[in-house]
Amino acid sequence: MNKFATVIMAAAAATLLVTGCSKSDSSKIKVGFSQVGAESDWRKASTESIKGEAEKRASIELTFSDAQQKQENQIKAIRNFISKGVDVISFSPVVATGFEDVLKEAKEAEIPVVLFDRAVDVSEDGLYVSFIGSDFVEEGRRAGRWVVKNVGENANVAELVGTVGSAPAIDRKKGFEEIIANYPGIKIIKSQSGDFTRAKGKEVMESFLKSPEADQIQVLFAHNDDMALGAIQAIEEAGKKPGKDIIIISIDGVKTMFEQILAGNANCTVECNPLIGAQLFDVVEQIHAGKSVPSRIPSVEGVYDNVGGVNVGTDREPVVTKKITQEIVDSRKY
Ligand code: GZL
Repeated sequence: MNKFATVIMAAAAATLLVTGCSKSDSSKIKVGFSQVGAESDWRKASTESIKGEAEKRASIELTFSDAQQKQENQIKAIRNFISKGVDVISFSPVVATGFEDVLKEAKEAEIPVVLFDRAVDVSEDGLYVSFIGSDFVEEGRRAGRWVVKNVGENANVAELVGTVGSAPAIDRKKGFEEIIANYPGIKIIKSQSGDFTRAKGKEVMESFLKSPEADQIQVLFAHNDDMALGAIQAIEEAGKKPGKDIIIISIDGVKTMFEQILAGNANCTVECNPLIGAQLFDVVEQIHAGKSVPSRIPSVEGVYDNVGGVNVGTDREPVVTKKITQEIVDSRKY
């Protein structure tokens, strides 16, 4: 090959490497995934599970998009996936409404959609083929039952709400309130969104602790561990003992929260499993093979605390809390 041709070939190869637009391999299943963001340890574990599982599977070609907790970025990413002609679209919707139009566009393009982690409210059937994720209402119920059994039937509760309009925030609140509705002595006296982040959770807890109701707060119910971790800092800086002066219960089950409970700074975390990447790509492969898939694939989760042996499920379906030990902390995968 003459020198000129060699130079052109090298330049072309370099362009492909730099732009990353290597020709996609038609033998692979092209999956477009739009992630909420990187707002919490739970979310980072979720992303690692998705990317790690895609890496392991020769059958999958993943295009991953981080929406930075903005719905408009998710809608844009989904439209890009449609125009790219991916085989399957999956996403964790940052909020539960406002996706109907773009899901109809995916349906018109005959691209199946799998909801991951969070569900959406849509009025039309057939806009997604399956929803893989946790039962957030039951997570809220488990937190409510734990408060009744471990704090009692009289408690003033401060609530750190997740991202406004998101399925986990709506449903965890719903489940918690469903349980405490049976106990008029348990009252939510402060409630505000901390947007699932540690920084905002700390900021809102600081405002709670400066409010007239500050000294009445006996329990903190946080919709995720990251907001609870921020609140622990705020409680300590206010000169109070987290886990003792204010009992703390949250949801996710991230390792850092396990460490705080073991250290006596918090009391209970309701597990919400982010490690569902394998379930996602199992469904993707089944869809691609033309097989039917369940419309709902629930995650399997437990509840961990500093007590142990507390049934936070029902008599018919008990869910018994596991007391956190160093061994359990060391075994956590996220
Ligand atoms: C729950 C997930 C929530 C986590 C938060 O499945 O959607 O989003 O509880 C995360 O930590 O921000």
